[in-house]
Amino acid sequence: MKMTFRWYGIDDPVTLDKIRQIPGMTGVVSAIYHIPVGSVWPSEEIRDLKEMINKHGLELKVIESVPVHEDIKLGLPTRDKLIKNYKETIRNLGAEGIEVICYNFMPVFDWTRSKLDHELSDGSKALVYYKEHVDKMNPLKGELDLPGWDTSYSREDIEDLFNLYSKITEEDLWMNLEYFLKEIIPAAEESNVKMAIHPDDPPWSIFGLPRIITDEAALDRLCKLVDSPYNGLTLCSGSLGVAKENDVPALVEKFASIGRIHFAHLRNVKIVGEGSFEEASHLSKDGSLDMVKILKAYNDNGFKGYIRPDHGRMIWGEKGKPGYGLYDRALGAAYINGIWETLKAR
Ligand code: DNO
Repeated sequence: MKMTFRWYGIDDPVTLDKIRQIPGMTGVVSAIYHIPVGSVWPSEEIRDLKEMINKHGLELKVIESVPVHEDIKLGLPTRDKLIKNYKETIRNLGAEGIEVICYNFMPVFDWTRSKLDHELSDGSKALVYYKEHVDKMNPLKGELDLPGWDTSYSREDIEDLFNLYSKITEEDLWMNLEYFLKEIIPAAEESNVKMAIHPDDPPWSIFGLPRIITDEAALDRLCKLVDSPYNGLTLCSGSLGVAKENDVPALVEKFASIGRIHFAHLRNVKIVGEGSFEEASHLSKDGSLDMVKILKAYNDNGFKGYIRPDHGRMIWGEKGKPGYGLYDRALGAAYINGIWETLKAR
């Protein structure tokens, strides 16, 4: 496996110089953030980003993410032009040596939490999702405070999107995903770029919107939509692991053994009730997931792809992007490295 770290670009308070000093770091995963969703990522900008990262002794091999325009998820007539742009972006990224593109197919919202700075018993602050709070939130009234949430959406935009999605069933969403993949996977194959869908986080419907990448059956179905190694997964332990029925080590075993996991997100989460969870440190005993079992499944199945510590808590007084500070994620990387080294030495 190759250890990486998410980096949000030059405005990220966690600088490349700091990331480079974390033991075992081979590179960062990043994106070009200012390009509107749906537009082509120009080659020069990709090259500039890559060169800046390389100058700091790190690689850029994974993009997280190239977002998918809502019109594609909705299957609107405008999708063909947007898919054409997406393919061009894939080709441009491939030409610059990018190997993996992480993306998701979640309607309107990416990851959703009810609180971003919930204080845990040790004084650290963590992201939490309490079902009873989320059930009371009304995005149509602007009652949302989500990290990673695109604040450029106005209240009217959200209303329009909710109206459009009210006519879209889960099966429709599957059909629209299939249409998208049938178009883009050949471009990914030609460009030698592996597509890696991120599961829905949390893996269930929120605010009445359809969500489909939620469990083993969904991952099976996804892989079959286009039967190519270029149609693969970002296996996010924390996203899938908050649903008790998702056995994360078994999922890793199954999908790593068939070569479909291209990017691994390692995070621990503590299930605190039906449909509620708190993000934890990476340590197994702090959450509901067994990190050794998960990493063993990667190792046993010859995983050679990219991995990153996922969200960290805010510790030692650090201020920054919720989930994406330096310290706890660096501890997570060190912990993963330790487990991996031990597994390799056996
Ligand atoms: C959360 C991330 C996700 C992920 C996207 C991929 O921390 O894992 O936001 O980047 O869902 O498109």
